[in-house]
Order: sequence, then structure tokens, then C-alpha cells
Amino acid sequence: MTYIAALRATNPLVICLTNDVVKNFTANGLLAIGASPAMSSCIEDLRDLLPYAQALLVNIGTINPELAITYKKAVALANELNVPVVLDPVACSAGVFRRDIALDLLLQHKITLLRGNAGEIASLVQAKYALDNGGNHKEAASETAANEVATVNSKGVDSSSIATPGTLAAQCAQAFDVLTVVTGPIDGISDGITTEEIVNGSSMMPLVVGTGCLLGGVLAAFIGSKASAPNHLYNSALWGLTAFSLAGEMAAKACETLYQRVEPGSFQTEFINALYRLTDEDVNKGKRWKRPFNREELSVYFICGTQDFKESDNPVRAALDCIEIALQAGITMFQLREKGAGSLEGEAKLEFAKQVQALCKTYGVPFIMNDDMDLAETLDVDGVHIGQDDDPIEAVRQRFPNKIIGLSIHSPEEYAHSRVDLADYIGVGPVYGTQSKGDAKAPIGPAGIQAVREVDGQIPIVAIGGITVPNTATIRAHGADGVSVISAITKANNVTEVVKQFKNIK
Ligand code: 3NM
Repeated sequence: MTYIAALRATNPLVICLTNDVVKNFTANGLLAIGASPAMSSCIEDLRDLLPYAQALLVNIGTINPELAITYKKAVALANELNVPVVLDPVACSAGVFRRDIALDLLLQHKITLLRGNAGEIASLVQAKYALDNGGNHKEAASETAANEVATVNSKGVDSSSIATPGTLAAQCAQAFDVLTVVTGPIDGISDGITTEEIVNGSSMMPLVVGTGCLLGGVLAAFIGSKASAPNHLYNSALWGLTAFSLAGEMAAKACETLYQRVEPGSFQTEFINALYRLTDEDVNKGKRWKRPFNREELSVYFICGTQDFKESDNPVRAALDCIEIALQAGITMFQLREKGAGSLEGEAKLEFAKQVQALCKTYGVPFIMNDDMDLAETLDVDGVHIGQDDDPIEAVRQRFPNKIIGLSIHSPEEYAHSRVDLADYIGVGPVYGTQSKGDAKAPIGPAGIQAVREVDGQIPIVAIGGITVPNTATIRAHGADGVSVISAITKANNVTEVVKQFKNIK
């Protein structure tokens, strides 16, 4: 990726209709990264400048009624001119006036990218859900402020669990059809289909006023630059967000070297220097992206390999067809388990795995590799699943700090002896007898699921072994977040119908 090089070659003109507190820092930061900033705050001036701009930033930090009208006119004009718009709804979770201005811009105009912290984004999503459900979104405001980072789901706010920045970004992207960036100790980005979390950054960044506001400008510069890459909007924003967070890490390191300590004043200076120095190679080497794991993805988890189609004349074709139909019907996770008598090896396994991975990507479903860690690394899969006799989870987590990791568990005793804290989810089973695994252990029944759930109320659990549509409700009632199945899908007469039935059981 060469997004920084493209930005510097384009030297995009970014018009910043931004707040009074951060104008100087925003202008310096944009200059340092290689963009051309212009601060403008009246529509007469914007009419002159916008036709030449590559992007417009609207930051509502120091809002007033007159400016609110200017935001609206500026965004309408940018839409007319096809200039991408970044909206920063500063502090919109703190007051209804701000929140409704941001909401109006999102609902009445085309915003290309929305950037906010978790509280700001959650308040907008909640207000949108309230509107969709015919409710009064004004009443939702005070509740939103209290539940700053509460999970927002289709039913409203569920404060029992905290949304990850990635899931919140995805919820917002879907609610408003806008590319969303949620910033915090871990950042999230989503266009509603693809979602990533970015682990880079420095704890010093929130101590410098205007860092988040500058990010809005930097993201505008990245999306406004001419880089010809697939899915330019998402990828350039992801790259820009990562570059920005990495500049924070570089600034903290520079302060350590220069002053043997990291403090806000020197950090601010070194941060601007880091933006100036930063290269695509730095981002390539330093990026720490994590595909967020959401326990709901365990709900219908399909597992298979070509050995599960050995009765077919062409097991590879049969497996690919079945996987695609299952993906189309809405499975929530897929694991490639190419294992046991008749399974593919070497080059044939690699080629097959590549095709399955491409299918999963098309449908936005996590692609998990069973056991084969080298292949997992080669293909850069979304996650891996390991059994008790495979590579130890400590080594796997070290090798794949950012991937989903699933670990098989048979009993509360095995749970007690395993580093489940290093896993994103555990697969518990076999619940019933199974034909699909030669060396399966003794069935534990739904009570076995409950026994593990009782020792850990939180960990995401997927049940496995002999699971069918009729026994799924019981298994879920005993504490599983979802079911993983082989034969119930590979041997189904109507795969679409079976997947849909699994999906309907909660
Ligand atoms: N692992 P089916 S049982 C792959 O208990 C696997 O860890 C198990 O296949 C375990 O849905 C199993 O056809 C096979 O029973 C699941």
C-alpha cells in the first residue's frame, strides 16, 4: 500500500470548517503529513474554495446557530461538487442541540466518513434507532450520555455488555450507511461490511487537545487523495487511521529518547514531527489490526473439509458448492477443517483453502483455519481453531496476537487447566455422538455445556458434536452462544433451509 506516498503526491486541499480551539494544530498536522489545509467558516468563502478542494472537514466543536446553518450549506455544496465530506460530531453525546445538528447532516446529506469517540457514535446510533422505531429521539439523549459506551443494538441500548469499537462502528455504518471511525484506546473502522480494530496508538494522545479533531482532517486528506486501489474509501481511511495512531507511538518513542520521559507538551511537538516523517513502510511494518470478534458470530458456525464430501465424485467441487450455499443462506462463521482420511494436503490443500477464503470474504464471514498454523499464516486468515493436542495456545496467541482464536474444551476440568484467557471463544463438546470425528471423546450432553458455563459466565461458547436443528434450542438454553456443525449441513438435502432453521433458533 502506498497511501501516504499518494497523499504527498496529490497534496490534497482539505477545507477545514472546524472549531476554534484546534485550528492551528489541525493546520500544522495536515501540512506535516503532506496535505494542503485551508480554514474557512463562511459559505461565501466556501463557495470560492470548495470547487478546488479534495475534501471537506466539518467539525462541530464550537457550534452556534449561525455555524450550524453554514455546516448544512457547506455539506450540500460539497455533495453537489462531489467533494468527500468528513463529519466530526464533537461532544454530540453531551447535548441535544449538537446531536440533532449532526443527525440532520447524516440524514439529509451525504457524509462520506463519520469520526467520533464511542460516546458520540453511540448517541447518534441510539437516536437513529429511536427515530426508526417511531420514538422521540430527544428523550433518548440523557440516557445516551449516561451510557456513553453502551452497546447499541436493534432493540436500543443494552448496557449489560460493552460494544467493541469495531462493532459500534459497524452498527453506525449500517444505521447511517456511512463509513465510520470510532476512536479510543483501540480504534474501530467499518463500512458496514468490512470492520477492523486498530490496536496502535499512545496513551498520550488524549492529553493533547485537538488530536481527535486533527484525525478528522487527516482522514479527509487520505480519502481525498488519488490512490487507485480496490475499495479506496475504506482502505485509505484504514491506512490513514493506522498511520495517525502509529505517529502517536513514534512520538512517544522520540520523547523517551530525547527527554527520558513522555509528557504532553513535548509529545505534541514530536507528534507533528512523526506525521512529517511517517512512511508507508512504517505503517506496513507497524500496523496492528484486529478483526473484531463478536460472540453473535458463533450462532451458526459451519465447519467442513473435502473429507466430509468423500461420497461425491468431486469432493472439492461439492465442498465449495455446499460452502457457498451455506454462506448465501447466512452462516455466521466458517472453519476449514481439512483433516482425517481422504483430506487434501500440500499444494491441493492450499489451492482449496484459497478458494474457500475468497468465498468467505465475499460474504463477509470470518474464515477460521483448524490446526494448520502455517497455512493460517500464509493465507492471513481471520482466525484459528486449536484442540488440546494441537500447538499450545500460548504459542498460537504469540504468533497471532490479532487473530480470533478458538480452543476446544471437553469439561470443566479441562477448562481449569487451559489458558482460556488467551482464547476469543471455546468450542465445547462433543455434546452428542458424532460420525464426523474419528477420535471424538465421550458425549457430554447439554449438561456438559451448562457445567462449563457455570464455571465461566462470560466466555463465548460454541457447542459441537452431533448437533442438529431439533436439539439446538436445548443446547443454547444450557448456555451456548451458538452451535458448530458439520454433518447437519454437509448431509442436508436442502442446505439453505437447514441454515435458515438454525438461524431462527435463539
Ligand atoms: N470436534 P458433527 S466433535 C470437529 O468434540 C469436531 O471437539 C468435536 O461434527 C469435539 O456436527 C466434532 O457432524 C465433529 O457431529 C462435529
